[in-house]
Amino acid sequence: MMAHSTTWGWRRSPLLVCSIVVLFVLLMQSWFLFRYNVRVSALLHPFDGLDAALPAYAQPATYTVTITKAAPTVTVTEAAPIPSAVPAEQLPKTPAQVAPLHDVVLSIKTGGTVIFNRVPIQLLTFVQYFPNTLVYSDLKTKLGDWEVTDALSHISADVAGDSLKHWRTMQELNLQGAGLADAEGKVGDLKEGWALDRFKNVPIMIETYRRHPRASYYLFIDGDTSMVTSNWWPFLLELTKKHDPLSSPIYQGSASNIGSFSFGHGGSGYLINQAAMRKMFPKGMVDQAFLDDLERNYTKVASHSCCGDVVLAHAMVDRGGMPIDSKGPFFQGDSWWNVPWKEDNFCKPVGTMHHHLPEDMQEMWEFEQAMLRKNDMWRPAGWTPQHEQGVVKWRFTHMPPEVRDMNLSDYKHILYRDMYDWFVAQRLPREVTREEGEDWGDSAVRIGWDNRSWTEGEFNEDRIKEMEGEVEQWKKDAFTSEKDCRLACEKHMEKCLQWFYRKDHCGYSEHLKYGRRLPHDGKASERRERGVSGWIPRRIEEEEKKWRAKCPG
Ligand SMILES: *[C@@H]1O[C@H](CO)[C@@H](O)[C@H](O)[C@H]1NC(C)=O
Ligand SMILES: *[C@@H]1O[C@H](CO)[C@@H](O)[C@H](O)[C@H]1NC(C)=O
Ligand SMILES: CC(=O)N[C@H]1CO[C@H](CO)[C@@H](O)[C@@H]1O
Repeated sequence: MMAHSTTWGWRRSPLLVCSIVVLFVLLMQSWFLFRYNVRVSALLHPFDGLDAALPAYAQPATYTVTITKAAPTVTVTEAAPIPSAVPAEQLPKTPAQVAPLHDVVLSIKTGGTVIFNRVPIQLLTFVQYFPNTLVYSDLKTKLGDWEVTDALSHISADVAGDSLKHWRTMQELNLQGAGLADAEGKVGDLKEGWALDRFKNVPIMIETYRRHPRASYYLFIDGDTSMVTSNWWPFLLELTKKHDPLSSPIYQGSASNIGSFSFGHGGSGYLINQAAMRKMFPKGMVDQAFLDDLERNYTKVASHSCCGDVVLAHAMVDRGGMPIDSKGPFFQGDSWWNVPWKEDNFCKPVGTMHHHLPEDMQEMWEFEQAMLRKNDMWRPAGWTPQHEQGVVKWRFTHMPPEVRDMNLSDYKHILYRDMYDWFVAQRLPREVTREEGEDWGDSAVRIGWDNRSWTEGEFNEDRIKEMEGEVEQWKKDAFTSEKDCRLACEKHMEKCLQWFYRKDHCGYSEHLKYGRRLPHDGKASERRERGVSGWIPRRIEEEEKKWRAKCPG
């Protein structure tokens, strides 16, 4: 009876059947949306969504290291807290301890004559934390299995003019298998290659966005930039809390000036978010005529500009009304040996470093690996083993709500202080040097060494001429001998921490810099001729105490 009446009902009421089916579909869809945490707005917005929906040309190809290749077997659950009593060097080495930044595209810019000297060490070190990395040069080549893109292959040659001469020479020599640098890394007649560099930044931005149109952040660095990757997590989480990457444009870096125009210095790296990219490319990547026009316009700007980072800043301002937002010293344009150590930066976190030789990068890597133990495999709230393996990608635009409540002031940032202790404090000469038979002096001296004092202040003949009024005798004497220069710093300038003497030059500084060896052939007299550096250990120790009081530990 029941069965009969049901059959009867189904047959006679197609509307009811339809309604049930529609209701079922809606229920399934809601469950799906809830289960996978997909926001409806994300489905409606053409830019948003997952990489799986990308057209083939935008899919990461071989030039992108997938996370399975970079960080093979680290899982969150296996990470036991490391007892602090064990000295760092005895701890087992775990690869890739920083959570991979799936949602940041790292774009490295370099040149054909230097790429082999610089970029391999980047790929071996911090790049493993950036699963979406692209390498650009001015020559199409490979680094191992990495594809390197020629940033200049599509630029408007008629607008770029004569500057492309070097580019053509390089292509030709490469075809001939002639080699672009000799065994010592010298580039001979191609040393003007840097003149090409200014054309690259805007085409690199276009190409990077074309390949990864859906990332939250795009970070652009040079081939001699080091990254302190672990500090980027708290930096980007805080930034995301304040500025939605989809709607609040960000263009940040270390601001430098040319005249009154500010730009994000390329070697320090600059950060651009999705919202800023959309302002630059309002129609995305579909309007090729627009993109060609953009490239052409800024190739023209580049042809009478000094540098590519300046050209890019012009584009950001002209096209999107986005001037550089300065975040120094997080973005650092100098190397550890040329950074002035001082109260202003000592307790601040560091994000990048620049002018690094491969050995500096290797040391930065070892330094960061050791420092990571401070945070014991820190991961953002909501991070799962699937994120660790890259099966599920961490998106700043789809952060789990509990991330917003994370107290990041507890995060143990890697500070300038840590870098100072690792790189400088141990190496700085601390023993006061006295000449034979002399009983005076407060400085520890190193000959054949340039401690970069002169970048802060210098006495020389021209400077004395420029000085107004009566000039004290000690200033006039300072650049006449090593002893007078040393005395100027030790006796006449209370805050002077260090000095540098070379014939007719006396540099002095109230900030501490380590500096580098001056190239020379070894004889003591020759080394002395190249330059002599002195530091005043007593004053430096007092300064260190002051700095440390602000961030002990
Ligand atoms: C390129 O420059 C021309 C002329 O100044 C301008 O009309 C056009 O809008 C610019 N296009 C882009 C994409 O910058
Ligand atoms: C975060 O942690 C710091 C240090 O532990 C504390 O001083 C601060 O009040 C905390 N902030 C919030 C919002 O809980
Ligand atoms: C290697 C180097 O940069 N040396 C510098 C040392 O200091 C003098 C000025 O006193 C500079 O001119 C040199 O370039």
